[in-house]
Amino acid sequence: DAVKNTNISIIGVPLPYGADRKGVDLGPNAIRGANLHERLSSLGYAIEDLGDLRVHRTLPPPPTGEKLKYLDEIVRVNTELCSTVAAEMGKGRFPLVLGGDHSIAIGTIKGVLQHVRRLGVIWFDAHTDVNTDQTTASGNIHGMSLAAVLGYGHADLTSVGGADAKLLPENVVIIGARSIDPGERAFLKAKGIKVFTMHDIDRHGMKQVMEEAMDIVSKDTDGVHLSLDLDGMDPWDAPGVGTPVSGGMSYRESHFAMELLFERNLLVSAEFVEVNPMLDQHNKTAVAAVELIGSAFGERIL
Ligand code: Z70
Ligand code: MN
Ligand code: MN
Ligand code: MN
Repeated sequence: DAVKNTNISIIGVPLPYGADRKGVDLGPNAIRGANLHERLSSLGYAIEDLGDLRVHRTLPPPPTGEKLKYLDEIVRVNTELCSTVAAEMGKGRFPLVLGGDHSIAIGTIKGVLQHVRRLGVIWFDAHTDVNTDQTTASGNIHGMSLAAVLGYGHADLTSVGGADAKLLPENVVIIGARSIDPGERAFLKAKGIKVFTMHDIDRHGMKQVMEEAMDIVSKDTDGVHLSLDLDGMDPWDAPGVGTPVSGGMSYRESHFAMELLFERNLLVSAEFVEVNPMLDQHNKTAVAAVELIGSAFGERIL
């Protein structure tokens, strides 16, 4: 069994360009403001907050119909994120990345892959983020990040941190999906990616779903990354997201999933993305993110 890593490096990535709505760039500080450091310190972790990566404040809007909006800036920031994550892991530290939109999963995962070649990923999301520039209807790159780290999509995205470092489809599970585009459905089926939809959670319960999910991502891998999009939660509990979809995971279900994850001690890295304080109510979504982080790092009720 892995020894619990008690050294955490926090990396903020205030990147909004992969998504459609203003405000997700304010996510990292909203999460910090919900007492992230205090929470982790009280659990016995040694925290180093590296602050935020630099992101250009304003960019000219992309032309109508663009299929890879803000590609260059997204590639630039993700390349930097990849190096930062790899450097922290090289020091034996646990990278905890705060988004920012979900396109930052490209940089995070590519960085982790430099140290953990056989990596499992749990992708907690209402969406499946496996579009490419060939299938996207929106042109928003946060809907393409999982495809990119599997090696599919525009070469500038798949080559962040080196094109040969990639995830294997059999080492990825998606949990909480309830909004899947036609091209994504075909992709998931063709690659055989395991998706636990809300229907599966309703039918089998979170305990069984998480046990199966953790069995899959830990089989023939050397570590697991958690990529958690807050829109996986129900908008009632996490309203501050750019693309709310009804019928999501409840506050308790998502907490319980994190508690189960901690019990198995699989994680080598994690990211919490898509918190948008401009769309939030009383910082509820940032607070939920910190609650989930607390549970994933060992917090218990009693
Ligand atoms: C849609 C697209 C998405 C997150 C929305 C939505 C993708 N499939 N991802 N919010 N986090 O535009 O590709
Ligand atoms: Mn997502
Ligand atoms: Mn999503
Ligand atoms: Mn809690």
